[in-house]
Amino acid sequence: MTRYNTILKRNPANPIIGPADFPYGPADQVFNPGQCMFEGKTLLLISVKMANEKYCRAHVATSTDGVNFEIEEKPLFEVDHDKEFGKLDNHPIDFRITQMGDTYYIMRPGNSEWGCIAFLYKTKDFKTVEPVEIIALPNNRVPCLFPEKINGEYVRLDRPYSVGAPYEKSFANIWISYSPDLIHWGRHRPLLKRDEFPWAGLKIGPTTPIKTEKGWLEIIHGVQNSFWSVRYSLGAVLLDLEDPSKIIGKMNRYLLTPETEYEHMGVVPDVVFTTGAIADLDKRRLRVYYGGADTCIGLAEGDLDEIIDGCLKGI
Ligand code: BMA
Repeated sequence: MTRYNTILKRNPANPIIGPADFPYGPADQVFNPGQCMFEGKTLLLISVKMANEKYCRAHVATSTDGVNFEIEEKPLFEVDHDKEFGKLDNHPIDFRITQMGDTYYIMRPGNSEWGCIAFLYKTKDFKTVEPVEIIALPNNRVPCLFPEKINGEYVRLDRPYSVGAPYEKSFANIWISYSPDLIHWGRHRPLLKRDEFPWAGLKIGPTTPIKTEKGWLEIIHGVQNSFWSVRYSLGAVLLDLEDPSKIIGKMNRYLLTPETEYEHMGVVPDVVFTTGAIADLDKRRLRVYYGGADTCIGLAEGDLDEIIDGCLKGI
């Protein structure tokens, strides 16, 4: 069933990756992947949870056609309490990848007994990762770095919130902040409120911003109460290139919402969730690799200019 003709369209090969695609078993859940272009290929960083393990591990997968992926056997992230961030560093999911020159920064949350902490890693080869620093206090699982300095500073988007507190949801909005060195962050300012989106009354969260000629394209996820639980959808916002604290466009409709069996049915029902998107600027296309029901990965694609215009017109 489709409700209306959303700008993002599902690839006919969906779901493109599921638990059965992992060479060793028994896999139970596949989450939304980190996504970027690497050495001319599409690269996904995929979290998979084995049925007999508590936490995920994460594998690099690459593709030349963007649909068929080869999954590396050795995980890039797995829970290892002897590593730099030790016991704080559990459950690698929800990677936000930002390319700056030949360095790829990977933001990932770590669900620890101290709350959910934001770890920054970096890599140049996706074979090994180097820990940079913990760059947010709990509970903050989502810092998203802009891919270049703006007016001499690094910039990021956040969605801080307090897990479990009765007022939790009132904090689930998007903020912007600035840093001279990627380690020290400040001048935090609110940017976007969840209730600005009719399909996201409970929470919104950012993805890695994408530079376009008309502004920073920011795909967001949003969460809304539904009859039996909650529904996760995706939307789009456009930020000013010179001053990303200025919102210059915002789609009121969602770009994608759960409508297929693999989005409705899974370990967490009614979820389409992403931490990024890939813009093919020459082809004017946007590709979004998203998690379906926390059990598989789908690909949804759309016309970049239609999305940008949709933001500017506020459709
Ligand atoms: C979010 C993220 C996503 C997940 C969603 C629904 O907080 O952790 O990975 O798809 O919850 O469970």
